[in-house]
Amino acid sequence: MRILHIADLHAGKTLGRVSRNPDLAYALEQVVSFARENSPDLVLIAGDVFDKANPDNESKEMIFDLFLRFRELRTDVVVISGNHDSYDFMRSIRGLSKLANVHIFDRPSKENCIFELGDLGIACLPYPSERVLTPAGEEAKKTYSELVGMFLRFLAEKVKNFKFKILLAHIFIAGSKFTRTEKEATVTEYFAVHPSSVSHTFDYVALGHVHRYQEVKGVPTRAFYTGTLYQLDFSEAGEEKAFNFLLLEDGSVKVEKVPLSLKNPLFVERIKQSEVLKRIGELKSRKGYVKLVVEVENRLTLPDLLDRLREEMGERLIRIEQVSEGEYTAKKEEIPDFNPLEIYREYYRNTHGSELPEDLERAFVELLKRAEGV
Ligand SMILES: [Mn+2]
Repeated sequence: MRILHIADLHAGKTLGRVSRNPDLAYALEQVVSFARENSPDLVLIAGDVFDKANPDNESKEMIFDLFLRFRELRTDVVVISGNHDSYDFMRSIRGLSKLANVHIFDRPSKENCIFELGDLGIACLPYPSERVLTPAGEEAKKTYSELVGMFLRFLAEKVKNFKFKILLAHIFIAGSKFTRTEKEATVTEYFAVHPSSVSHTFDYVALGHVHRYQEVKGVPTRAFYTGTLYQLDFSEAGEEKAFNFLLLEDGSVKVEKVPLSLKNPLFVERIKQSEVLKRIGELKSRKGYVKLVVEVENRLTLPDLLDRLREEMGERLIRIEQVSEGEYTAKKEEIPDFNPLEIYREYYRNTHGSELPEDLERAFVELLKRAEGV
């Protein structure tokens, strides 16, 4: 049996004012032509189909077109919601999508969690938000990762009689390397699921959520994050992107990593103010989007220089960061590590002289998610 595993499409993502949908379309074109040549029996999409809970029309059209193209290839598609997807929106397109042989699992559910294809059972775990994992009774004392662990054991039990078993899940597994574009609050320790919660009985674990391609260590079977299909943000600058093609045979699973080429690679350049004009030609000749870190030497001439830069480079210059010499290292530490939960923990430690209690942490994370509109 041949299976494609992709994840984290983030249709509708913007960088500054620039839409990344052309980057996604470029990547999906490669995925579809690979599918045309290799005729997979099944495509797995491991969550974060859309970047926003209320996707714009262009992004919806792109995704529906993708579904229809797989339909033309007579390939079944299984989709789970990620933390960026709205459960309700995904449910609203579930019925129509089924007509194209696209099977959407919109939220974690013990009643509706298995997709069957002949000998193969796919156990599906859409992003388990705290809202849907509400513990009751005895389970009230359990942590988030314990509750997810219980769900994972339930799923393993559900598919135990299938010859082939796959877990399709949008979760953060402890120890995986993330890129900081996943939504900070959902990749902290509190949300980390212990790798041993995943049953060894699965032949393969198709994961979404973490944006860097990787095989996850510590899981007692083969588990992969295939990551985003293009560099989503500057924290992913320089990263290679890929998806997986699996061959499931009696007693063995072969995993092929299929590299993707990028329409607009992202790069970050740090340049001294006095060097900017000399390098403008070189910057313009590069393909992709740039974040420029300018080491400021003269504040008076800076505004003119920045105007000139923006004019010459147009929309390919996404961001300009100004730093004075020596300042950058400190700032660099501070900005990417901005993590509200960490800050709240520190605030609590400073004002109360003890660690943040678990129930407060849970309430804080829940509020944070509401504020972010997850
Ligand atoms: Mn994602």
